[in-house]
Amino acid sequence: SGSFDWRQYHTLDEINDWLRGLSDTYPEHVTIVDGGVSYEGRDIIGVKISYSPNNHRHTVFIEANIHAREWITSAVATFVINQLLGNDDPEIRHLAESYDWYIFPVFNPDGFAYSHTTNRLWRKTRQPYSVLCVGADPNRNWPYQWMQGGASNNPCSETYAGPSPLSEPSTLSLSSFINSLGFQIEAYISFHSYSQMLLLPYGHTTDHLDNYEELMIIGEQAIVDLEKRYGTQYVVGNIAETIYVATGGSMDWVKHEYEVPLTYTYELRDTGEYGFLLPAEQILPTALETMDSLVSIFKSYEILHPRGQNLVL
Ligand code: 0X9
Ligand code: ZN
Repeated sequence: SGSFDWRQYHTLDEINDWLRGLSDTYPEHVTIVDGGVSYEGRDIIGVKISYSPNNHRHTVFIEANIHAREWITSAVATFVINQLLGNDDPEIRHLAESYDWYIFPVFNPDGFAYSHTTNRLWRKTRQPYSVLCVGADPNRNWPYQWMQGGASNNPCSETYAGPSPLSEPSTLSLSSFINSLGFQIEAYISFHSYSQMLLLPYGHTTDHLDNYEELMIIGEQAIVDLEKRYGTQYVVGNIAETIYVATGGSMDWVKHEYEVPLTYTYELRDTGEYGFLLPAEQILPTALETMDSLVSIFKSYEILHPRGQNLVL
């Protein structure tokens, strides 16, 4: 106890204990935020990291492990938290201090716990839907374009969308937490694995909607900067064109509901050699290259959308 590192994967309790400890270590800058309670009664917690006393600041929201078996995603999310709090590199200080950050390392705590105790390859929630089949896909359960492609109405399917949008207690309560931030959200980042892709909205159509062109430009630079560290190659593109049609995803709902300018879904390492069972030795390199890409995304965004120019007297 007391130790948390990125040389191994951690359980839900270890992650949540570490998050709670951060608010004791950094009481000025870290607040535990309450994303509600899952079907099986687990707390869904995140951290708010803020270096400003003001509210209503430009906000970055990061979610990970909405799919239970994608363990690398919570490992990267906790690494990002640790960097924002503890790395004194000027680019990372700038990033940390320019936004209010809301980071939820485990969006699907019941599934995540089950993937540790019982079935390493579990994906969905743990709400039962038939005698034989348990869980809905929480990344097919959000209201925008719900059940409009790449989702199933069969409770036994791995992509079961649920009987109705937000049928899962976790997605329902997280959606109301996100509603409380609303139009403050300037960036929404969703971590998945695996495939080494940087995906942009939307999942229901190959059409290039909203600010597709700008997200492509920023994303192309981000994958160049990611590759610089270890040579890891990503591809960037919209979901429906690059991976497959998939509706009811969290990012798509947040993008559409709040016109969020910066929205990316990462499919982290690898490309299939280990897949969901990415060895723990790859946590640190994956986290470092991902951090490089995040720095790149915000650097590009700030060049394209300078802020506070008129304040110079
Ligand atoms: O199918 C998914 O939900 C994601 N791939 S995964 O292999 N990690 O399951 C793709 C995300 C699609 N995202 C949205 N439609 N927002
Ligand atoms: Zn996933």
